[in-house]
Amino acid sequence: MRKIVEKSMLGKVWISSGDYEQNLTDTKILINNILKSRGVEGSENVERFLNPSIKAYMPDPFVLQDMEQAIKIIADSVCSHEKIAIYGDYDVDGITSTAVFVKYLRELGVDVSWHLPTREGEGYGLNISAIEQIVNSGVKLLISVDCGISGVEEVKYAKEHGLKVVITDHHSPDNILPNADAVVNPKRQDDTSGLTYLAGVGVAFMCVVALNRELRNRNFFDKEINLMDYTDLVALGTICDTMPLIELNRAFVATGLKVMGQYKNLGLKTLMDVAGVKQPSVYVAGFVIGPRINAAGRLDSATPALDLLLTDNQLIAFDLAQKLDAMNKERIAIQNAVMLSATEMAEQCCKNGKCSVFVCDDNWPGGVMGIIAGRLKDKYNLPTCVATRCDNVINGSGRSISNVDLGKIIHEALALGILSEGGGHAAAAGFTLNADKEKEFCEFLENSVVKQLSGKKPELEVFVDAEMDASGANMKFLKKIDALAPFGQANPEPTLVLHGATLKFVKYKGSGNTLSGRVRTSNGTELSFVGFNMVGNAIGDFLLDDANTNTTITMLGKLKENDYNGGSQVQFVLEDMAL
Ligand SMILES: [Mn+2]
Repeated sequence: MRKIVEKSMLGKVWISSGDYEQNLTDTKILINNILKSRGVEGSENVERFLNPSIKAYMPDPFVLQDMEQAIKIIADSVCSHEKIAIYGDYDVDGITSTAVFVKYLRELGVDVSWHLPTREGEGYGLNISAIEQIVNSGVKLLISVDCGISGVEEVKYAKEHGLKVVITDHHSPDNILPNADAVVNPKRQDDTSGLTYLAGVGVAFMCVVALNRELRNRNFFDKEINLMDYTDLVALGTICDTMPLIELNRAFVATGLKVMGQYKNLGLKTLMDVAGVKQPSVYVAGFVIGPRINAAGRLDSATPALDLLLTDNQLIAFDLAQKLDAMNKERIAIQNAVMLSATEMAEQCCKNGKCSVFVCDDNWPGGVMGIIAGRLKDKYNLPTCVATRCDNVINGSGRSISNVDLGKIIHEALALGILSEGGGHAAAAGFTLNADKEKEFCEFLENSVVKQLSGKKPELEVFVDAEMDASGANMKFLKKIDALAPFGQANPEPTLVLHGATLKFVKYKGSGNTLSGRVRTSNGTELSFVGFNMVGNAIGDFLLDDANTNTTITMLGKLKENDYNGGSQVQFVLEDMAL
């Protein structure tokens, strides 16, 4: 890591991976540096990265541990016309995982049912009373998706009641695996597939691919099923579960977004229509479709969202899409109200000089805890837990910054008996405790964070992908950047630092806090820029001061295409600045 700027105008440290050839003007070197900082090296890998087809990235699905047993059991069950149940989850990954399996099994003509637990009533994962119902409905095989890896007791119960159980999941297993007939999970200790980055829906899709092959070998088909048509759902779950868009995930997303754009899934098409978007993208999947699919499970049951993804009926699709859209509006209203009071409380934590944020109140809706924790974490750059108190029990979610392992803290608190339940990973966790342990947990969290940070408040860091001369920030370079898409987790839009830009003019844009302007570059060309929310901060003050015209500045931000008077031109979206 190399520090480019120690303290920017917004008080941030600009860092880059640093171990590459410094060159401010050669675009080929610049693009290679970006790829290298993302771990893509060598002509073969670069070629594959620029053309991320599923074919190029898809391994044999049987490389996953237990896949062979899983597929034998499922295929036998399909061939002997047994009733099968899919057990999923209430978030987008869990819902799309369920949809992939149900859709496929229905196409095979299987009698398939499904269960999505409710967030408030049942909670995450397998539960005995749901399994009891499944047993009573005459199901012979239970397949879990995006959950089940920690359901040791529940799987034991299911097996005792005559169910065959196949677990498919992507969550980290505990020391003991459930005693199912097969456990497909790339995070198993003994799994050598290297596919630990898959979402629940990615694992489910691998199972369907393997099952399809097995059934073909058994001469099951009169007509083949095109599994590429399922990749829209795989892309959606992968993006919304914030999985890294690397290797096979990247291929799923690149292909899935194209399939989404062909509007083959009526429910997704209708939901996009209702939300007023046409062109699917990572952004549309993550911030337009995802929240609407999630809304149902946050407020009540996730069932309408799954129904939408599975329906072929226009009227039903429209009805469900409108329902989800309305639920999402309600979710936003609730979230905004909670955010207001949570921010006030968090403000207090920061004033007291704390290195962690813990906020809790009576009867906040549990479905928005994670979102609020994420927002507060970004706002204060501190590990943050947000929780709701109800009937003497506190339930919460936490989100952490890069140098604090929150999952570790939660596990330690669990071992000490401060928490009654808890789990998660470095960046995100969930927990439950008795209300009389609140103060103790709050102190434990703060002490643990201080220990992990060695007492030093974390600096706000920005990772820079490439440093270049501002004269190279043109349409030709932008096209080369666009070839690195789809952008998302682990493959973000490149952040560029432009050197040698001379300020020409700045003006207010619109009536908000946005500024726009132009700089002159070293070879005499001009580049327009826009800066959102800059009025009132150090950058806004600097830019709006006439005395600074003709000063040379260093700009940090993203290069984007901007439609302007019918034509398109490049525009630099300014995020930070240094002198
Ligand atoms: Mn998941």
